[in-house]
Amino acid sequence: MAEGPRPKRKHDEEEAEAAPHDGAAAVAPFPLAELRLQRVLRESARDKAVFLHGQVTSPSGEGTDAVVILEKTPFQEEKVLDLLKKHTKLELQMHNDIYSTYHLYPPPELSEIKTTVVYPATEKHLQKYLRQEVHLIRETWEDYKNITLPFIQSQSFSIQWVYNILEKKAEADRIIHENPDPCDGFVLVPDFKWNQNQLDDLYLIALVHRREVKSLRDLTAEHLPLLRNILQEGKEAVAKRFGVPGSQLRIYLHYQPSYYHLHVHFTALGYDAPGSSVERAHLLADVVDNLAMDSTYYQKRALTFALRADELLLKKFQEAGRV
Ligand code: GTA
Repeated sequence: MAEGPRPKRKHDEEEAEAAPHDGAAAVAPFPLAELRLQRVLRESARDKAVFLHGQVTSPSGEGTDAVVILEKTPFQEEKVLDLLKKHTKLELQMHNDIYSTYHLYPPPELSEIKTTVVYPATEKHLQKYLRQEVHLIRETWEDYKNITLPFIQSQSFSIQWVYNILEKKAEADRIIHENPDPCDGFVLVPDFKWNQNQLDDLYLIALVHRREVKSLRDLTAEHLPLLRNILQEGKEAVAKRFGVPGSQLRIYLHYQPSYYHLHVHFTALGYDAPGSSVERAHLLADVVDNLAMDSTYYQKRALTFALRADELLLKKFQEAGRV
């Protein structure tokens, strides 16, 4: 299990050596230079990220879809001095009185671009990252049973990656904390979206060991010991490993999630993480309180969430006359 007060650096020897255990080393590097760009799915000036749809040509000449996300990473305080000293060029852009702006060109080791690859990507992945209009749905329990549940049972993203983590077939060296109890236990790992180089955008996920809990909708008072373990042990593990106190963590579930295996997001309170808005995030502490008050709280109340314009689930709600 990972120990120590600060996040592990990407180039840690420890991580390089441990790579074979997380399955990553068994996979050939993605042929980024050979990617044929199909279109830009989305671009965000605020997040300094671009989401690309590309194709990789197989030896048989067939194109296989991939999603590539390029994202500029936050500054690391301890590297700022290096940036000032080791920059390769400083080019004046404009000067006016006491004000001036420059183009600063850092050396390669200080200009990392976090690159996330989904390959092969399904049509659903392409849709997920495509910029689209969104619509709010207010889902009653009946809507859930009649529309949402049949839909997620018939088609949702594969959760193989979750099972790989739980079974230590992938990311085993990245585990921050584990409670191995098959009923009330969970695994806490750094999220896909966090490169662990700085704490500003800290992001971890707790994946529960039990496999039958799909989402918030399945939770009852029976799950309180599990949820309390995640809240308590998760906070303690983050404080111990990264030095971030529980009071500076946003700990929440998504409804709807993308992956229907119960998991809890841990993000730095100061970080405006994607999916932390009111129409999607449910604070774990509130979920615990709601279930303690009423075991069937999430089988009674309506829940609001946003769906993208061309999502099939939105179409199902429209067909049922619920939008
Ligand atoms: N450790 O293999 C994995 C892995 N996968 C496949 C997903 N996650 C993983 N973590 C590890 N290993 O936080 C993480 C995801 C996410 C969580 C699932 O599991 O990073 P969810 O089921 O509630 O689904 O959570 P969610 O939040 O929709 O998933 P996701 O993929 O993060 O999408 C959120 C939205 O954020 C996307 O629609 C995308 O548009 C947006 N986004 C913005 N920036 C990024 C970025 N840099 N990378 C990915 N998505 C981004």
